[in-house]
Amino acid sequence: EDDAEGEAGVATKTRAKTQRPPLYKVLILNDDYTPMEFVVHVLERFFGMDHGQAFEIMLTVHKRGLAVVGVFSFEVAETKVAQVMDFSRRHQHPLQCTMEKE
Ligand code: TYC
Repeated sequence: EDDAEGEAGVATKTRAKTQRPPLYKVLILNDDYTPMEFVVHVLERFFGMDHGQAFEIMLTVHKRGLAVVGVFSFEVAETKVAQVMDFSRRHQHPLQCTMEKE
């Protein structure tokens, strides 16, 4: 906060804009090989969705190519992406998960 004196002696205040940390969208991408049930399981396990929500988002990805599955701080988004990529690789599915600054 900063006080200044205007021409006619009028006090004005300039406030620094509140700084918020940037947020990152986590996206799941469609592919032709990952089983639908596996994607549903990933959404339940790593994004806390119930079965209905997870199924709905999975179908959106299947039909449209991708979907945002959550918005997080950089550190949390990075962890989610790493968890999904690692889990998919261990199960030998090509499912891709990426992040993008909002
Ligand atoms: N397209 C896949 C199939 O037909 C299903 C799928 C959905 C794969 C969402 C990835 O992110 C995905 N088996």
